[in-house]
Amino acid sequence: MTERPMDRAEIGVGLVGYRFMGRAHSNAYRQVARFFDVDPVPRMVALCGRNEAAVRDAARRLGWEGYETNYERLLEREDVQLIDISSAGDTHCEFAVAALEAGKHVLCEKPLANSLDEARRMVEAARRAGTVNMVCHNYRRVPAVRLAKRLVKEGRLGEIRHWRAVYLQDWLLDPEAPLTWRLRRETGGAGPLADLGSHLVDLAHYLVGPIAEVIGTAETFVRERPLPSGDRTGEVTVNEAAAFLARFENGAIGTFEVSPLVPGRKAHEYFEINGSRGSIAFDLERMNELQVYFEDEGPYTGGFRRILVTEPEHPYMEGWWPPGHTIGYEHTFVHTVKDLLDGIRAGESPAPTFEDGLRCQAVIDAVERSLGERGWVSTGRNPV
Ligand code: SOE
Repeated sequence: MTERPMDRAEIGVGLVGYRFMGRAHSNAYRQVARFFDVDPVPRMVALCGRNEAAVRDAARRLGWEGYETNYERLLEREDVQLIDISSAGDTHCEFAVAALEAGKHVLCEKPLANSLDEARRMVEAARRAGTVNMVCHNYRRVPAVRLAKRLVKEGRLGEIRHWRAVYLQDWLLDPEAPLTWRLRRETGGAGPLADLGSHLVDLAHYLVGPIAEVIGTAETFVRERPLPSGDRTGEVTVNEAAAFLARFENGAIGTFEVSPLVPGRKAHEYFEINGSRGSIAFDLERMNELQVYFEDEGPYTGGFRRILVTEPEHPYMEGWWPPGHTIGYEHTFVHTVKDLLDGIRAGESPAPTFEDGLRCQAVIDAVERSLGERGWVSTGRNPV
């Protein structure tokens, strides 16, 4: 259970889902008040899942006071004011709209929705509710990514011209890797284009600005995979890998590539930004570092160099360890929850909000349309 510093208020949390993301979010609620001065302090009231034995066990292991097996029941609880949706993509819209209608604050895992229509319904519900909403795009809250944002904003790179991003993994390389919910259109939406691509689009929107138009290509290399039960195979109904070009509203141009079928790449989320006066590059597998190059350093000692982003002056780092002591993947969720709690205190939804999630969905949707039309597609000037 989270300990509450005496002088701070509490907020009851109900979390749906207890697998990869559920575990990451649980850890964040447990840790946040121990390292940051948040107010309110999260109280881990209930974990929610359908399988009673499994959710009971997960609640105990992850530090929740109790559990619920029925989502409606979770929403009825007056000791829960914040709902965290870390379940599969096809549940996001229904769960988020119901939570907002019940007057709760909502944190929703990415991608916000499985379709543009769902994302719009979620934004409308959020506007009606007036509570705080946020999409969990945790990579915005890597200290090195925050530093990149600051350098762009300060004009250290000059006019931004190029964005180049990939998110490559290898978990689908094995043709015997099971047909999970992420590989079926009805549950996984646009598949890896949304699962991995939404992270890149969110980062591009954050660091460069709105994407105006796109043109994409995509492929499914392994069309049949064993069902999780193991006794039969089923069809993969999403594109397994995708790439697209983009033009930003500010005139920059960009490339994006996502694939979970790349030998040797584990979590190779990499982006590079090139401006008229400098460049920066980030790789998630070396997440405590930011590569920078500044033209004004001149040719004699200039060149790409590495900033180790662990100084107390760097974003979020004052909460952690002395300089040089690196942080990891799980910390990005602690930072997300910290900013969410600050937002709840201020009565303002922290970015990325559901509206940002809708803008991101509009890009994914435009890429999918471009695959059918085999041409450039506008993201729609104002999807929000
Ligand atoms: C699987 O591709 C996955 O777990 C994504 O769903 C996450 O969003 C990404 O951060 C890591 O990879």
